[in-house]
Amino acid sequence: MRTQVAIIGAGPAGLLLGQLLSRAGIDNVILEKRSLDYVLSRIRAGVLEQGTVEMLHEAGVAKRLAQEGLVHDGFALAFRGTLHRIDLKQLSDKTVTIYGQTEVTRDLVEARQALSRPTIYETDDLALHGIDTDSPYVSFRANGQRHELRCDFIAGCDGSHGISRHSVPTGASRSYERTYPFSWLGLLVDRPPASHELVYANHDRGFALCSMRSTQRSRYYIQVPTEDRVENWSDDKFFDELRRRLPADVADGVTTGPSLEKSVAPLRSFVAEPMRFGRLFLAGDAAHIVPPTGAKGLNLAVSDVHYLFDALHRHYRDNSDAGLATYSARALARVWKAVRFSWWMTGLLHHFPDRDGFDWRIQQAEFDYLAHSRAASTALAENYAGLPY
Ligand code: RFL
Ligand code: PHB
Repeated sequence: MRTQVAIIGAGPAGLLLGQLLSRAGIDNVILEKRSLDYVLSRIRAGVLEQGTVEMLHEAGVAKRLAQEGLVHDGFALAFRGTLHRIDLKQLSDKTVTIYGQTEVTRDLVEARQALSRPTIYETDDLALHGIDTDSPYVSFRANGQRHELRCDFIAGCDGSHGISRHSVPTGASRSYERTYPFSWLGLLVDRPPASHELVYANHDRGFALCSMRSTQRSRYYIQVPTEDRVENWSDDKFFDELRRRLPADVADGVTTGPSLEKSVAPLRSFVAEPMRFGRLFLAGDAAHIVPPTGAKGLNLAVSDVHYLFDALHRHYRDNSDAGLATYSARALARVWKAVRFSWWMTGLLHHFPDRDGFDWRIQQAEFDYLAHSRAASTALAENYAGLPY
């Protein structure tokens, strides 16, 4: 088998890159470890930056997003019961769109099927070879048979547990990491959202977030200890705890119902540099992880793909490798700003079990500053809505 670009991973990064390449006439094959059903059932992100929405339009996969996405002009921060609204539209002249990652993935999968481009699901034993040569290839097992996929380039879009990053020789890569002493427990329920905009709440008992997927489906999160498990939380216990952490009027708006899904996600910041080694290019969670507090993970995967597609397109169309040479630096410049913002939002909004009164007073002062300074709120709005590409 031969292709121009071998893409590892059929998450949003891999599927979007494949879609852009296919539309530009660049041949590509996607290799995915899981089944299509599994990929389509993962519940993850919900907030799309304006730049992400524009990219999905550019890729020709935004029809349903334009009809069903909820455009939000702002969101609220709650600090011990006091609400402060961040007016994204007014402060940054941008909006965000609520549209689940599950739906983005479905739209991309359907678009790929319509173009009859190959995705091989349920691959096993995948390994990258010759990434520092001009003739790299990927070996893998599918349907009980061994295969080799020869290519010009490999795009490592295989997420935080993928193998691409680990194919870079030790010494050629450096990583930076921060773990946080808590996780998020998420719950999805077919009930109208508590509030028409997202509410991020800092409370003595821990962080809480009211989000949504549509006007009829809510997504809630509460901070829990790192080692906590879904089995420890009945739906009733979850909703009781959520309400205790929210300002009274928001808590009153929470409508309970049987959960469709509950899951625990640990919080972590991680960056591997550089994002290129030879003919391997990393994009999305394969290269970096952010805690979900700033809603940046999916959006960063999309901006990486923007730079990577541009670089590959220039290679094939203009015979120029300038974009490939600068890919890592361009992507990382944006990544680190989102890593900083996500770390800062996490610090502002969570209860840190290992911190003392001094840190608590700093959080209070930070919130007070945000509530009373347009400059501080503008900085938050500009980062939340998404920095320019
Ligand atoms: P993905 O989505 O993990 O896809 C990687 C794909 O690669 C496959 N794979 C392999 N394939 C072949 N061979 C191997 N050896 C492979 N190993 C793995 C995997 O099966 C998978 O299909 O990475 P990608 O494409 O980079 O996309 C990144 C996003 O999924 C992620 O950043 C976001 O979900 C993060 N995130 C959020 N991001 C936002 O922008 N806004 C949000 O509101 C937001 N909320 C969230 C989130 C992540 C969360 N969790 C569960 C960590 C909320 C939560 C709770
Ligand atoms: C979500 O709806 O899943 C969501 C929203 C905002 C975040 C994180 C997750 O910051």
